Amino acid sequence: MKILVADFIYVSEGYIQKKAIAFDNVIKNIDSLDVLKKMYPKAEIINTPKNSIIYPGFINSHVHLEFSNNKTSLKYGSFVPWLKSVIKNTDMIQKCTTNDMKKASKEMLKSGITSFGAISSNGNDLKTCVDAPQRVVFFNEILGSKEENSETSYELFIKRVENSLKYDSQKFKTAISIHSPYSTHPILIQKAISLAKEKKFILSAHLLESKAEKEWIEEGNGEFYNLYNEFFGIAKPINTKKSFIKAFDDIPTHFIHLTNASSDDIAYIESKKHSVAHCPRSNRLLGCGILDVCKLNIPWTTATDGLSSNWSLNIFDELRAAVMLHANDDLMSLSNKLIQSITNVPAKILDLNCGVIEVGKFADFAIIKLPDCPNVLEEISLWTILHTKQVNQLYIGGNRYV
Ligand code: MCF
Ligand code: FE
Repeated sequence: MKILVADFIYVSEGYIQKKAIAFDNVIKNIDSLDVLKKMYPKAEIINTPKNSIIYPGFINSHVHLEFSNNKTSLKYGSFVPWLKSVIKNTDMIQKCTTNDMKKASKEMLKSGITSFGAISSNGNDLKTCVDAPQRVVFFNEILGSKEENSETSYELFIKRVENSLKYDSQKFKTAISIHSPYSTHPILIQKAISLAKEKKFILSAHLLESKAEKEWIEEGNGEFYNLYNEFFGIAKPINTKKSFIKAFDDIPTHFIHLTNASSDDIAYIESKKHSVAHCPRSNRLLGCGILDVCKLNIPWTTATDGLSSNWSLNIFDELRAAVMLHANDDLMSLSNKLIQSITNVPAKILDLNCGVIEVGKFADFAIIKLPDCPNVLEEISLWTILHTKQVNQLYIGGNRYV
């Protein structure tokens, strides 16, 4: 048994003081240090520096580790040129090494990420994800727009799913990602959704990210028209917006981006109990606009996306960007929502027994240190976001990694 002591602890009700946490691999008790010492006289006491806050380990719900070797190769600024550059640089991306991916997962770890949702396009990241100290929800991605290739694509996808299932454990969970409405044939979508329902896999999909995607799946024109004709010889979209969203009706899905969803789309998505990942830096860099998260009534997470559309996987860089991007929203309230968007909200969406400091939850903690004493408890979320580059200590399942 261990007892972790800090000036502040972030719990569901907010920031509390004069308390400590007793834990082994899960949280056993939250009380004053004196009480806990009496209850567990042999426990190891772990102190933290002054002005430290214990948070539940942070969760990055959406990342692409297989793109971790991109720095200056992909074209930023506008979505379709980016997508063309991804296709052009397939060879370079496939050269992304285990070492590149390990480095990326370590960067997340140092910023306090104890769980992440990895979109696996090829399965090259399986070893990194299985060996990572973090909990991983491993989203096997399915895509392919040609009907004649759908049988082969599905067979290859199933092989990857079966392969990842071998590693399912408390720390690793197999899941499915349907890439997007513009890239995934309805036959593949139906099969993948049936599988997700049957096996109770968590499901994710990129949706309504760019204006070009919206024009293509709503009207069959715009920038995607040329891309699809040029690269794939496809003259009209394989899914309409309606048919795509409807396919997910009976399975709450973690949609990624929604930067170009209309208020009607959002209302429909809300009615079907879906959620969304907000990736502010990726959206800015790929020219996709801003998701107005403070107006949403659906659960939303903040996520980094991959190094395919970002310069770091540090979750605090992401939160700071969000603070700057949502310039008209109330600063304190936004900061509190942002902390929730990397803790309890993604934990629920990804069905992880963490994300809150509560008895029975995994002992996953990110401890950060403020440079000075906060004046009021209500401001701690903001100070944490502004001042944190790396965590001070980090625990996953009760074991220390930072
Ligand atoms: O989230 C960003 C932008 N939107 C879509 N896809 C990706 C992102 N980062 C990487 N991707 C991957 C995606 O998983 O790029 C490929 C897919 O494998 C694009 S389709 C050839
Ligand atoms: Fe993505």
